Amino acid sequence: MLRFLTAGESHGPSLVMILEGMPAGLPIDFDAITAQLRRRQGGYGRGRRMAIESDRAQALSGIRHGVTTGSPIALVIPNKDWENWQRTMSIEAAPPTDTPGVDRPVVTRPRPGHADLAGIAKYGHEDIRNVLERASARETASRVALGAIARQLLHQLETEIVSHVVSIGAASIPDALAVTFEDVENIPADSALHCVDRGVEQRMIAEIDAAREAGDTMGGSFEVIARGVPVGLGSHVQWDRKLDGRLAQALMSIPAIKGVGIGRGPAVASLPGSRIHDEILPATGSARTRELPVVRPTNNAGGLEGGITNGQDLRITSYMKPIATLMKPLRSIDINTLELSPAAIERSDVCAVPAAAVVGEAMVAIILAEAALEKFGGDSLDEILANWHAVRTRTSERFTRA
Ligand code: EPS
Repeated sequence: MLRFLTAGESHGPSLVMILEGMPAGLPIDFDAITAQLRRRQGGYGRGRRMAIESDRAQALSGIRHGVTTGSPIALVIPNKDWENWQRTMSIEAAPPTDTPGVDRPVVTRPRPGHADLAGIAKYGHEDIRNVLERASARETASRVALGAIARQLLHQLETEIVSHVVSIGAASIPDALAVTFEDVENIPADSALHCVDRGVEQRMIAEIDAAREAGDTMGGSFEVIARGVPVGLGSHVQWDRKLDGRLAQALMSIPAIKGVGIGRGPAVASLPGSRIHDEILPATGSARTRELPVVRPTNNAGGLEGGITNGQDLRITSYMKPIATLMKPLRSIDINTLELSPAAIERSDVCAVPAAAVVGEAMVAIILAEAALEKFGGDSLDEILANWHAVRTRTSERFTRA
């Protein structure tokens, strides 16, 4: 069983996370974790906070001499901005008098679309900051760090994960499913929005610029693609073992994600079966779907049939709403006076879709790693690899021509 918890406020001392269930014997590449954290901080449309932070995860346990021990892995990512927030976010009742920083006033005007109003109603707070600090998407840095470890396990199983931005506002690539894993791999590292089409990317940038100028924000969508996913992860036999449901939950848990589509996504509802289902053809030459001697001319199912991976690329699109902090605020109330009042303005991003895509990859990595551990279970990497090889051999033999 793979599980994780995160803790930490956006402007508290640090983000904290524990990952349990990683097998022993997995070499950990810390530079790869830092590289993923850096990717999450990038993308056109990010706010000033990202210029302050240079996220780096420190391991406190579970890794020895660069290799996992099988014990829980604990990581921290210090918040550099804590320097400036020590008074406002003091953990003690009153910070020592020489503590630097300012005492910020309480936040009383909830932002439509944020956790502010529902959060104070639920927890009985007077200061919306008690909600927004934890609801902030800063927490997603923790998921990216843990996802970077999950990816390292998946890499051992020859599974790799990428993502690309499909749309920002009205600017969209025409057919995300036509984009190949290689197309995404070939996006230049300095790409502003990590979109496969330079022309569409320019229109996306224009959407973000227009939103910024109007004091507004903009959402969009991104697709995560996993290649080399073993056949047989997840199961059709019970509702909570279906991998499509587990992936959807994981992606929907990312702040601001309001919809998830697998493969062709919502379009399946408007096309006949003959145009949606992916035919199963005999393999020709070296073309085959992982261990299975078949070719699938299309992948509208996004690599999942019956909640089980079928050896095709896993393809999942997530739909993100615009960020809730508007520089030209929407109408709201003051929770003390109950009078009409513009919503609070917190420093924020105009668009964070490219960052959310990196978080989406991390969540997919964690769910696939968990499902792979279920299927090839073992306490050490060697055991898992031996089980994986045995299952592959057995599956290939099962499909040998009579
Ligand atoms: C974020 C850090 C936050 C926000 C953003 C995501 O930092 P700050 O509040 O200091 O600017 O930029 O959070 C939100 C968009 C939100 O709505 O809370 C990060 O690290 O990704």
